[in-house]
Amino acid sequence: EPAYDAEALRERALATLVAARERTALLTDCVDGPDLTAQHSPLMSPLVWDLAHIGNQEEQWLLRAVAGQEAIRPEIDSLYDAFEHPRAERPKLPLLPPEEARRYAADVRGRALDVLERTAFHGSDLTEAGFAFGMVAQHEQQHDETMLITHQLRKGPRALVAPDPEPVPPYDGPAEVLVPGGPFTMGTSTEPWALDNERPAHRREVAPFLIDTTPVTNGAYQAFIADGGYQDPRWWTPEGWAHIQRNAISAPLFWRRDGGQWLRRRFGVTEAVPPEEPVVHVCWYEADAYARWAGRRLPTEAEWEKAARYDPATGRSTRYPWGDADPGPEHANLGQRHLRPAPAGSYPAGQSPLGVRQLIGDVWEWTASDLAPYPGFRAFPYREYSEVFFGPEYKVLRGGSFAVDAVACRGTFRNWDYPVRRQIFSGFRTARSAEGV
Ligand code: AVJ
Ligand code: FE
Repeated sequence: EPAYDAEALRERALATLVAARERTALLTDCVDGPDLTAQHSPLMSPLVWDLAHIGNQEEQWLLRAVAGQEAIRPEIDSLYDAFEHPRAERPKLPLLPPEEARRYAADVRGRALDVLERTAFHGSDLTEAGFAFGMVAQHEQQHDETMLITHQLRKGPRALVAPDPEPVPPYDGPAEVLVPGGPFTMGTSTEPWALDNERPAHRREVAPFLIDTTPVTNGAYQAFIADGGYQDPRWWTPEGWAHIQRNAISAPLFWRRDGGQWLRRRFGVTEAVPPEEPVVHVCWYEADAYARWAGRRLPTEAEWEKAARYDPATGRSTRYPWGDADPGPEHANLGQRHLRPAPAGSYPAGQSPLGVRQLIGDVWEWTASDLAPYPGFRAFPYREYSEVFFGPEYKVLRGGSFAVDAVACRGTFRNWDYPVRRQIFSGFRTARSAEGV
């Protein structure tokens, strides 16, 4: 007997595919053709590449792998293979022009919805619990976040609008909480649409530690800058120090000093840096240096997940900090409802049993850990989702940003990037060991 409700998952698959396509349309209809085909940064693809890549992945997994159909346009597969062409080269490829890319993605979608209707959610690894449909919806949402990063890098006037998060009174709870030592369950073997790197569930021993109740704010980060943090090699790893020297980095990406204050550009609008907001657009080296300056360190990935999922009352690991319920707007800042993180201390309904806030949503949180497989890892359904990235070059980020959709966000979800990356919606919180506390 399956441990899930197949009909509920079928409805969820349909709803999340539709929601992902609405977001893709929002991100690609708000600018004109030249803006879609231009490369706004060598770090990013032209938006029109993401658009057709979304359709091409959906074709490969839902139409070909699940339904056994022939390729619609076999000649375009290689154009949209992320491993064949690095991002910097993509604008020179003979990409489908915007209208053709839209038509292709819509054509694939029409057929994919037919496949969804006729596919049993039992019987094969790929379709069990509707996995392939959930994977494709997550893939589109991941590229929607990537396209939002492209929007942030794009020069020119504002193209996107969204209401700001609700203002909240300044957070005056404890600055850190103690997470007790001992084993906890990390990862999952039961979450139907969890990706391969989140599996399997396994016991992990974690020593007692203290972790920040909120992400590090712009105000706190400004104190690090004002204290000469970027000029003092004591706080930096040798690689981090070399990196900020070579690239003349002295503040988060998109920040600019104007007389006595810090300004930043956000989606085409310049504003004063809000002190109560979690800092975003910092690289791993910056997060690591700040933590050392503060007499602390980044949490390991296991520590982060224990803080997010461990319920001391039951000893169980929950799906999210607030329990097992899917994320609602009261729990977390997800899904591009807002175009910025919410002030530190927001979403009390989303806090963990130990009182840690904003673990999910707002900003991706750098951890101390390299991306590595869990014991018993099995690459599924393709090695290039996770396995080829395992190793010391990539640092793990947890929790998801304001730009992540709920379908691509869980207490177990793992993201990763190079330690120099900061165009992503990356922030952090700090921790310290609690031996003897
Ligand atoms: C897991 C977010 C690092 O965006 O490069 C998208 C997700 N994999 N297409 C990325 C992904 C293939 C991936 N990250
Ligand atoms: Fe992709």
